[in-house]
Amino acid sequence: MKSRFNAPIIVVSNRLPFILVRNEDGSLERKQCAGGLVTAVCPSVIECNGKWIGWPGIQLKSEDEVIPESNPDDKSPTAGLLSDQVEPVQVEPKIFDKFYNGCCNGTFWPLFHSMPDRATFSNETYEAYKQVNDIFAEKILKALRKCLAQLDDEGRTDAAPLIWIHDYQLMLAATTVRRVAEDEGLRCKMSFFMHIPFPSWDIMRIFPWDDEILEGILGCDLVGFHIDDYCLNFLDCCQRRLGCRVDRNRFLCELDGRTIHVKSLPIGIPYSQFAEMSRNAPKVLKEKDQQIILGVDRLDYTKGLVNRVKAFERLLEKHPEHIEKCILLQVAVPSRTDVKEYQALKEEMDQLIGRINGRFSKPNWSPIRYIYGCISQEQLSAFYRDSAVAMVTPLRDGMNLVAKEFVACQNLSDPGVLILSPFAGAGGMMQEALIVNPYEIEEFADKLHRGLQMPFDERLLRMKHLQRREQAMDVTCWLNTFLSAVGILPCDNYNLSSS
Ligand code: GDG
Repeated sequence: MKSRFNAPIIVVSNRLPFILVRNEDGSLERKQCAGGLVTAVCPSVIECNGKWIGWPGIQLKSEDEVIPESNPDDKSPTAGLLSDQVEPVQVEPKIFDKFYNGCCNGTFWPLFHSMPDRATFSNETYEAYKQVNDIFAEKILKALRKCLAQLDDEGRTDAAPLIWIHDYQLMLAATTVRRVAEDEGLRCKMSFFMHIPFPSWDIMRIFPWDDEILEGILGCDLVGFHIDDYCLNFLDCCQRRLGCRVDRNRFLCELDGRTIHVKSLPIGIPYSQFAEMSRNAPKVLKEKDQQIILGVDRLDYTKGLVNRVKAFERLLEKHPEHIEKCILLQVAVPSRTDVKEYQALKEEMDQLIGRINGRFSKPNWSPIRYIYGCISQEQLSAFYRDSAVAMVTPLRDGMNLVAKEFVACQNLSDPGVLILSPFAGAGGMMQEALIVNPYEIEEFADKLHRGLQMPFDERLLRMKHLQRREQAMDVTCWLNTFLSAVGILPCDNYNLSSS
């Protein structure tokens, strides 16, 4: 099949699109962990004969240990990704711990979510961050040289591979790659996509080495964020900290004579896949006429789980008519369990839920059903479909895909109600949801009451609008827009000059 792309794409993310596990006989095997991003991006990497660089989730025996091909029965989107398209990154465990748990999750995650009090700053973990970014940069250069050799063999001497770096774990890699690529005359385009918010200058300046981070990201030609607000925060930081000339109307930034394009590219979900899954998933077992209020999140303090559970408690206090008539079904996926903040949150949730269940339970009913673990996507789509209300109420969130997946799974014969925080990237766009400030517990409880009682016509009208938008702006649309903007996918409608 002829590729739609005019050059290969080298995707770089903290993790590979699958993890490796070692079997008892010592052999390696791929295990799938495909989310929406992998589902959308992997087929393109396969099509353009590109590469994926990332940590495989395991320590290899040596740098040269061969990555296995996918199992013959593998139906996942990564199945066609050949082993020579995968570049596993290896980091000494102690350094990786300081990089990942220390700097990424202990510093950047809270800081970029505008929660500086939760952030810790240390020279040692930032050194590890720089070291790991350098290791990634070396791998990128290795992959780039391979891609260029292949293109030259094919006589495609004009084609410049696209390096596409993802997220806050890798904000420094681009500058190193650019420097070496320029020295060695390696042709490439470089782009970055940030999956979490970008904070305001007031917050960013707290980080002692903020200039290095900004310059690191500016090593790219195109920098994407979910929404305009994050783009504007980034431009503001570049201007105030680095003295860059910026154009806030055209989202441009100049550094060392180069123009960097900054663009808001709201990510979507594999909409039709979720819609299809929810049509076929078995019914969720519940009492007749009982309404489910759903929450689905990684157990992370940014997701606002504690506020949400408190709002639910307040609902039962204010409106006892809902007792025995509804339940809160909260799925909390274990996350970053090595980090102290996350262990404390787990404790807090366990106690809070225990207290509320103790307070309101009846012989045949408990108000909160709490799943601390991961469920299958099929089960998840059934939960989405059969819930009366979904609460997507983070305190701060880059975008939030759960809100979108809930919408995709609704059956219009009995649509559910989405309650959404304005502090999620999704909150700015999905205006037909019931928008609630998760810090205002009283108002939150009122919105829950309203959601549970909303008449069919209103639910239908809101959901139709929400579905139409999410279907049109799905993850494939996001991918194509990004790749067109950077010029790797020919499309007259999307190019940098029109941003
Ligand atoms: C970052 C940004 C941005 C959850 N529980 C289960 C499960 N999930 C899946 C959901 C959804 C995903 O996890 C969570 O996505 P979010 O967007 O909510 O959040 P982050 O993980 O924080 O992602 C975020 C995103 O990047 C993309 O750019 O939206 O703002 O923080 O897809 O379905 N999946 C399964 N079982 C579960 O129990 N199978």
